[in-house]
Amino acid sequence: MTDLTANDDLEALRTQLLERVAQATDESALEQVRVETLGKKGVITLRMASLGQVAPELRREVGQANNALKNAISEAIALRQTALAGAARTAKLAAERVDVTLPAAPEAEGHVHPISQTIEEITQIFAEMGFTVAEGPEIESDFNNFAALNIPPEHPARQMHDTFYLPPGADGAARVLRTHTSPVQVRTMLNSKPPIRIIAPGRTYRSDYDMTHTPMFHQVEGLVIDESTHMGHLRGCLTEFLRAFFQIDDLPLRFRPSFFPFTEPSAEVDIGCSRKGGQLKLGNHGDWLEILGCGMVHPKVLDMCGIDSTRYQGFAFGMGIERIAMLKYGIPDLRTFFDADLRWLRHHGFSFLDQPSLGLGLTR
Ligand code: 2NL
Repeated sequence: MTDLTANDDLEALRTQLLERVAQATDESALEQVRVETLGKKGVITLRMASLGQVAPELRREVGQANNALKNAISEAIALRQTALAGAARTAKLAAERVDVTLPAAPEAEGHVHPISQTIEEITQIFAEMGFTVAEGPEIESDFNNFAALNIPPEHPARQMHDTFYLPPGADGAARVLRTHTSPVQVRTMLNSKPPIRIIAPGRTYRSDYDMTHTPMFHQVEGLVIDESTHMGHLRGCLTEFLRAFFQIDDLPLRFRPSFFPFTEPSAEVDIGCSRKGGQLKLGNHGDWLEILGCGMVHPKVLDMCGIDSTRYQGFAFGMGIERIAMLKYGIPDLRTFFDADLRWLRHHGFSFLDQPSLGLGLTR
């Protein structure tokens, strides 16, 4: 820096310093100017400190001139500081500008798995019919998974090769990975009073792996209990659901007698289809495809779950989510659901922006 103390011409010094302030292009350059003029060893500070060496008769005048210079430079630095800070903020805002009106880029955000999408659709349809969603743990007691459902100890479903058994819990009772979502309904019956209207979607486990079975799969079960619930309600409810889910207004249903330990009577439900040319097509085409199982809840099950079977009755149903998702979305191979193959997911997955199907379109 030039030795400004040597400059005796105060006006020239003032002009020079003001010019330096004006030429500071950012806040750190300006700070440098401040230190060199008003700092401990700054030109103005040094001038003021050397006032004692000025002839006594001139001190007053030189002192006032120094003060005036100091004030003028301080003010100029403060003004420049405000201007530079404002410009820096404007530049920062411009650099961080985001156009919030640009469309999102869903491709970069991943896809909703067809199982998740299907559960959303099922939930929406049953919600419109007044059902709520119930959930429960995937590790269950033998009682909740089997005994409460009237499944006897010698039943094949209980065999080691079908059920994943876990070491017993603290109470010594056998524990299993739930083989269906029925234990969720058992818990609901034990913990609440009729009327009951729930669906229980979720993961289930069976020790089985081939073309049409994976050890983990998904199920949705439904349970309705009231004083006069009957098979007509069951038929109407499932008809409404299947027609809404597959989006086919005249989809025919056929109820065939069947057997489950937990329902009496029990039925399997077929829906209309065609297999012409080796192509499966749902609808009123004369052929039949099995889709779910159902029945009136066995009185023994009601009693074991703390519901008075002389006063209440109800229906239950269960179906595999992978199976109905495959049918609705034309996914040919069950095992691909769980391969975590991104190319498969891009093809069969859904945008998170998609609405879960159209529901029933009810206006009431
Ligand atoms: C099927 C058949 C069914 C049920 C599940 C159920 C649950 C309780 C009481 C009585 Cl707590 N029943 N569930 C009833 C009939 C059939 O599932 O084929 N599932 C894939």
